[in-house]
Amino acid sequence: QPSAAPTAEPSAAPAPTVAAASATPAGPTPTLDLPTQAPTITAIPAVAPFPLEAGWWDDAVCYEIFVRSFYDSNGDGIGDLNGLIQKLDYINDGKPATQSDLGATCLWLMPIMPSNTYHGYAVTDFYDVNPQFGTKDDFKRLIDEAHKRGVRVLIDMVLNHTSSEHPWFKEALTGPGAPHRDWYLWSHDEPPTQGWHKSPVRDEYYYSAFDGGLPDLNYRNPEVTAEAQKISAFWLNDMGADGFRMDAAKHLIENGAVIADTLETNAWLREYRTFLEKTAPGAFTIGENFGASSIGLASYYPDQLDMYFEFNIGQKLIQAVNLGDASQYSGAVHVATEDLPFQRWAPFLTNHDQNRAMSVLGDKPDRARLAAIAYLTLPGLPFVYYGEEIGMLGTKPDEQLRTPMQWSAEPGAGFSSAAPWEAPQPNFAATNVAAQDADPASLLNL
Ligand SMILES: [Ca+2]
Ligand SMILES: [Ca+2]
Ligand SMILES: [Ca+2]
Repeated sequence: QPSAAPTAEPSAAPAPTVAAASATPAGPTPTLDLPTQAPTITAIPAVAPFPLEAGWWDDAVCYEIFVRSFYDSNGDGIGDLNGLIQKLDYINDGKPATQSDLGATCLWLMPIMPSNTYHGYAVTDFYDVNPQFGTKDDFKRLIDEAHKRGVRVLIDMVLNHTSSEHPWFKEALTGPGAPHRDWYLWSHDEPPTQGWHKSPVRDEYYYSAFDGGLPDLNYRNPEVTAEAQKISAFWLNDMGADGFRMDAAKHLIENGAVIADTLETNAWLREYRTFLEKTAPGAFTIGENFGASSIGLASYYPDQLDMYFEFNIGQKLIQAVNLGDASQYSGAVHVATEDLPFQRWAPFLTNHDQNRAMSVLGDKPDRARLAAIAYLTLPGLPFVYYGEEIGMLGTKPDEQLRTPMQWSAEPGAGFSSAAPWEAPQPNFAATNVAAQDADPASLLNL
């Protein structure tokens, strides 16, 4: 029941340096090398809570990449890992003295595992790389090349569900007795609550928090938890990833009609964190708790994931820039710094699920500059969605939020020598990396 959700005590007042930094977002870049304040401990955690120690996340900027749309190295119209490797110097050339690169020191790759969907969030094999993107060796080479440049690589870890095309689910659909039957959630009668889908083969229903193509895994089954841990260890220890963006973290375990933010999910993430600490010390995790403001994140501190996306601040910032009124934005920053453990939240403008910032800002570069300066100077680990740095446009449907990177005015926007899997935005001839590189006043050169 919602009323049973844990309520964390608000943490102690933030360090004064944080308040000062957020009060002057347009001023000089504040030092991010701040001491880490141990979060306030609630009575809820059953294990010893951890402080987020000082680390690379203190002065990093992370760049979110949709591999399918970043750069195509082999002329099939689909972005790939070798293409990303070829463009790493654009993100970070490994030379701190040069300013021609973005200088990001962290990447978040949207799902790279085999999938029957273009976006990759329907995983069909958790132990491989999508062949459209390359091979496991390509991924390892990406990790090597990124590390050479001082760049960490986080990958999307989609544990709440699998694809409906995953062999586990196809086998589970056949009925009771199937080895993976209890890896998913079933009901003979149609439950009155949302999220239940009719089986295509039997007179019964399965649960999915999203759509029928993404059946939820059953994390009340210890076998599923063990598998999730095995998958995570594989990507950290065998493949060399530095950590995970935890997809749909709030949806992991349902409790009756309560489908998000349950005590069971908190407990699961706590155990997961403990597992990672033992298996791959130093692995970094950041939770997608969609739409969460500080109140929605309260139950996840202090002992679960390292960091969480703060969805509210970016939305309020874009609104503030459009309205010329920062009161709601500064209020949101104030609440976050008061309520959330210090430096444990990540500000961003928009991600791959939201209309692109420049579109919401009315295609006005001055507004984009102001928004960028404001959120890139907040505490925490800021995330930039690929293309945001040149003001790429895009409004829903989702495919339009994820169009090919606009590298140049050449056909295919310099993204591919072939026809891109999805057409670039119509403005690519005017808005692209090459043009903005050559213009000292461009958004890219901010
Ligand atoms: Ca390709
Ligand atoms: Ca550089
Ligand atoms: Ca779930």
